Amino acid sequence: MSALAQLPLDATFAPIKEADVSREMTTRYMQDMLDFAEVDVVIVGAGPAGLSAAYEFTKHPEIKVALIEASVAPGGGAWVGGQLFTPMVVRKPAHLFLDDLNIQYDEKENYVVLKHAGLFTSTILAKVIASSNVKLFNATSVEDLIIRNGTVAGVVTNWALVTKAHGTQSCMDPQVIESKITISSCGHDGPFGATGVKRLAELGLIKSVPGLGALDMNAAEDAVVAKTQEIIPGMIVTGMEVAEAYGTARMGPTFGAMLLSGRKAAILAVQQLKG
Ligand code: AHZ
Repeated sequence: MSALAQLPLDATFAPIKEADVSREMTTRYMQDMLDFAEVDVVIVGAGPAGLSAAYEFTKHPEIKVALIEASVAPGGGAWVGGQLFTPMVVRKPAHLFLDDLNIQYDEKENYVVLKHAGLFTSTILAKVIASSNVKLFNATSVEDLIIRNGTVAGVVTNWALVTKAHGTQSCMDPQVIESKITISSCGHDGPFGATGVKRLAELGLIKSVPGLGALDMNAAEDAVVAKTQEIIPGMIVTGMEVAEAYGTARMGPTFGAMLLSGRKAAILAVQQLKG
């Protein structure tokens, strides 16, 4: 009989000192902040593209990665498929990425369908969080970039709730994480959308952010993957932020390009880091 099967229904818990709970959480979190104040890669945004980049880095345990997500719950748009319906469509050949994650799907000729988008998001999230080299800081927003001589050298961070309260309180200064490469996967809409490339435009480091074109699934997915690249030294853009940055079409609820764009962004970063 398994240990769990032997557990009485009205089990009594081992005693604990309340302060020890605080100490466990505080020392571990603060140690992570110390360890990850300087990293190889920062990924901004843990939607499908950012998570796919993070997953690729789990295959390179020597590369230290901070994954920053403004929401309490990571996953961005990858908890629902389209119009709040939960099945997720992934066009081939991105099903190979799902195979690597060992995720089940229904097979069609040119695409596959997951019974629930959460199956992708929870599986990839579990693998990223369990890794030794990628640290997820959720409820944390990137408010700005560190720029040195025209190169992105890291990000400026704050608790996401503080970021939301800047309009109601006087100066609440942020923190920083220095990085060799920043992968911007901020998505396209919502209060935080495309913040990485919008900030580059404000600073005059890129000409403009043309924004999304109208929906065209076929053109959109190929274009996002093809244009996943270093936009200025030190910053690689991935996911729907690519479509914002280069004015390519939106694809709507087909997710293959997010997976392959995130993977490509990470591989480009690995190539740079390894020279
Ligand atoms: O909370 C955001 C979301 O989880 C997070 N984020 C954005 N800006 C941030 C900041 N600091 C910290 N400054 C930030 N976190 O980034 C995540 C972006 O996820 P997403 O799902 O919006 O973008 P994605 O590019 O990974 O995937 C897009 C999915 C879409 S949208 C679309 C369409 O409209 O046509 N089609 C697809 C497949």
